[in-house]
Amino acid sequence: MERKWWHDKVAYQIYPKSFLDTNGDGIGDLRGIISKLDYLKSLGIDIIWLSPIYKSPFVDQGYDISDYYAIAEEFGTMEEFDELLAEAKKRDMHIIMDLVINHCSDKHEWFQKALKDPDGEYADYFYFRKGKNGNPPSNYRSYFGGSCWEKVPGTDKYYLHMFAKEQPDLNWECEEMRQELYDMINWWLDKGLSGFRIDAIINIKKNLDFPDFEPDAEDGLAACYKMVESAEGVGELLEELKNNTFKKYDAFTVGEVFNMKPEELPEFIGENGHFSTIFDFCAQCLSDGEHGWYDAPKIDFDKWRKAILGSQLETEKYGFKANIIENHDEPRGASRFLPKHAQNPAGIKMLGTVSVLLRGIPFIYQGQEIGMQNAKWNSIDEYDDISTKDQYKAALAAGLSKEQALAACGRMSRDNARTPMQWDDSANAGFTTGTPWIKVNDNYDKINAKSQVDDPDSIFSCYKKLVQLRKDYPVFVDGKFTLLLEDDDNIFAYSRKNEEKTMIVVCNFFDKEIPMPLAKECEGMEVLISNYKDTSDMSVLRPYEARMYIR
Ligand code: TEU
Ligand code: CA
Repeated sequence: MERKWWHDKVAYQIYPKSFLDTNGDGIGDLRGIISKLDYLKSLGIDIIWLSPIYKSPFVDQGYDISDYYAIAEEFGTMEEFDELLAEAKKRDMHIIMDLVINHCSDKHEWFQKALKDPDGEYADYFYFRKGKNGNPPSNYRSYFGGSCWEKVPGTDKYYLHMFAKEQPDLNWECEEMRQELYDMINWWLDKGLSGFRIDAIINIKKNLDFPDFEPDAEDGLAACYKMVESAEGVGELLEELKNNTFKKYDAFTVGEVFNMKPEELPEFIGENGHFSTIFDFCAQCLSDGEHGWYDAPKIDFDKWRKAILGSQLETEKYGFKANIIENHDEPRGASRFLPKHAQNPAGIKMLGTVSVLLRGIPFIYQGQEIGMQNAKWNSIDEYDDISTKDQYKAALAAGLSKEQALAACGRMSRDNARTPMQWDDSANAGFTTGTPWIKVNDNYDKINAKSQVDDPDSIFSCYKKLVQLRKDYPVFVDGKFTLLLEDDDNIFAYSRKNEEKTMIVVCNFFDKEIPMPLAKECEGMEVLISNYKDTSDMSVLRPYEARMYIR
């Protein structure tokens, strides 16, 4: 595969609302991001992905955009954004933005115009459809609960929304609409943006028959992704999008793609694929509940390891995926993927080691580099997230007690990742001098950036080292992946190998000391990473010990 400028890069996701507040309103802002560029540079970050910073009513935390050309005033001004771009550039860092083009906000002027004139040209920017026998056009449940169809006031029509009713879906069959989006994308790229993370993009292609599906829960509705999975031809739309925008700028694009047909992987990420890369959600999908968070299975170590194996082998045939442990839609990885006994600094370094050295482009989510964990939620009122509130309701409707429903949200809530970044041990973790928009995790006195940046044994320093290794040794970029000790139930071990180097990662995920299982293979190799200070006896692997060898 032809080498691209982004193949050897490491990315970092910022959730602006929770990153750093500099004016005391309790909301993170662009000034906060600018002031932490050196922090990110010291971690070795090359690409920064900003979750949405556009003007928005924040029904879904900015994923409901009311003006694609404006910065949300909560976050700052366009001048500050330009300053951020320039400051990043000075440090040889790239900024990519979130591109939310499956839907917009109901406050966007297109939708406002469509409501005013439901037979006019802007109605065609959306899906306005007549109902069936007094019911909505089809029985889809939106991703955030309830019907996907909402009445267009004063008409016999409904409009489609796969997410909240305040997030009407844009009609990608409408050429004028598509052209408006391309112009907007190019306007941002002209400013000097390096690319985009592309939101919920598989949803843009609908099955225009909008067929009903077999109901899958008591509400009589069927999950709307079933309609998406029955639609054909998303590839043509994605090619047109790419050719009119990203391609002309050699932009880096990372797609958020669920429900893809597996055989389409080469079309998505192969040479000349629709995107530079797509996220690897193979680990996250292991806890997809049949009905939601309340029946989400716990992560099983062996299934997790095998899922990563399968994904690595499949992906290296065609291109690169973007590897994550967590993001703003997921609980914290340290709380999710590590057994209880390993939810400590050594265990968290082990998880980072396994993930960052995989083949692919690592995306580190804010706070992951200091080992942030899920918060303790005492009541449903402490949450802000629209999806959490819906999942809580769904759990109650399924017959769970309030305590059980709260516990399910505690494990899975997106707000676990959205608590403020823990900068230091001062009030509110140094995130704000005001009242934070969402609660700060109680553990900020123990887990915070300030106590870690200068400590060579900290989780932060471990991440920094992992990132640096990827830059020092091309084997981490192009080396072939092989799972080792496939039949061992306690060990996650793999090798990466290219013509020059071989490296081996070996991690003991369990709480028993064992003889070093790859002693022979690692003989004569140099240890470059170890999460234990005392390295005098390498003949054993201690509980949650992780080492990386190279030759
Ligand atoms: O997420 C898309 C998506 O599929 C989510 O519905 C995901 O399944 C959900 O977050 C789990 O609770 C993207 C964004 O990442 C998310 O933050 C937005 O809410 C969503 O799109 C709508 O824009
Ligand atoms: Ca602020």
